[in-house]
Amino acid sequence: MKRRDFLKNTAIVTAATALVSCDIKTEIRTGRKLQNGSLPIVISTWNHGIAANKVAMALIKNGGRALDAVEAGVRVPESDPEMMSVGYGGLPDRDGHVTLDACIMDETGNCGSVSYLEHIKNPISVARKVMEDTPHVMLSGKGAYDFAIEKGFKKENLLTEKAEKRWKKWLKESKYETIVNIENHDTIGLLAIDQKGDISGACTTSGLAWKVHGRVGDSPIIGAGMYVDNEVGGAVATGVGELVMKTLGTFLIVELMRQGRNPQEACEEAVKRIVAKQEYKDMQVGYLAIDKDGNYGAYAIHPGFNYALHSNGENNMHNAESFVQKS
Ligand code: SD4
Repeated sequence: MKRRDFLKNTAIVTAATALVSCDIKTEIRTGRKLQNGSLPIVISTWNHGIAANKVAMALIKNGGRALDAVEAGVRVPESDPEMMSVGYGGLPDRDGHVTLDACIMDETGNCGSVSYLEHIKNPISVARKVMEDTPHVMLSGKGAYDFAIEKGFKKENLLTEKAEKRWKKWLKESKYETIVNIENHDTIGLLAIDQKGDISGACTTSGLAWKVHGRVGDSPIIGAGMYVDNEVGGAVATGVGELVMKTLGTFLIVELMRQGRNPQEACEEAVKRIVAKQEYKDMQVGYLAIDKDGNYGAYAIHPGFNYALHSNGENNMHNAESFVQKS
């Protein structure tokens, strides 16, 4: 064999061995294989994700930017009075106020958020205005409301008859308790990668029903409810925000992916961080993540977390695996 051919053959064998050992490393780490999606991709939390994904993907297929897609997508459940944990029609706090949290982040690392916002149907669009029209990241409460009015948003009553009835029924016992996948199942977190390969994310909620007036959850906190980094990927969270805030879950997931974990492994590690130190018996948290190549992951503390994935021309619901196994 000529020296040149020998070198060529050796190089091929070395490269193949490297690939195999790389796969084995992944297997050994957690036993998790990559879940491949194809680009462009849209992924979002819970059943209402299907309608939101559809709107977001239509925009992307038309050549739109991921940022526009995530905003348009989450506006769907925000505007829907039947969705009782997002925007208009959301369940109120224990004093009967509907207070909204939302955040948005683009491919350049810009972000905006609003928390404890009242009377405005689409908080995600106010968050985008905070990002684009102010030097700040977050506006809260009355200041966020005044800013929204200044920007032309309409004051509206967000407490629907149906939500008010539920609140009045709850008032009879006034018992605050978290119930896995019941009280807290409607926050929408949505991630998208557009045709240019750019990623953006959005997260919006009316928060936990019957919360103490003034309580703000993880959803408007960049790095807790949602985080994206165009070099790596993105993550969103749903569930009891206090657990997510204590571990900065979505920032953690993106950083783990930067260090080489795949999205599934990163979501599982973020859940492990919660259960290692926090009481989680009656509390759900679910994470979704995607990386820049369209690989995705989903994991929750308890069974019951599902998500909508729009990839490969299909938009379907999937059940996430969980730390606690079905009994
Ligand atoms: C919160 N994380 O306010 C939100 C609630 C939620 O699905 O995600 N519900 O804590």
